[in-house]
Amino acid sequence: MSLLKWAAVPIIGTIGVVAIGSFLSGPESASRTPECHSSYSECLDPRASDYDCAGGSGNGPYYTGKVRVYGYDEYGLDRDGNGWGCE
Ligand SMILES: [Ca+2]
Repeated sequence: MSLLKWAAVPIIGTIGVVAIGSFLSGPESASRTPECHSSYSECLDPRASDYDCAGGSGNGPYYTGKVRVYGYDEYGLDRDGNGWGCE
């Protein structure tokens, strides 16, 4: 009986560590939205509803200066399509 009891300790310990580890990292951390939008050289928040050019006539709610645009121009910053937004 005492042998069984000692054998159970490391197993329970391992389960505890795994449970705490998954709690700390969380399942959502792996699929969390990236901090910066992949289409722009400046760090634009990908969760933002819209970005406009600083100093321009856009209504925001977020603004950026001159920025390199890669691929899909979600915020419509590169109107002439030459790869530079807010020129
Ligand atoms: Ca442009």
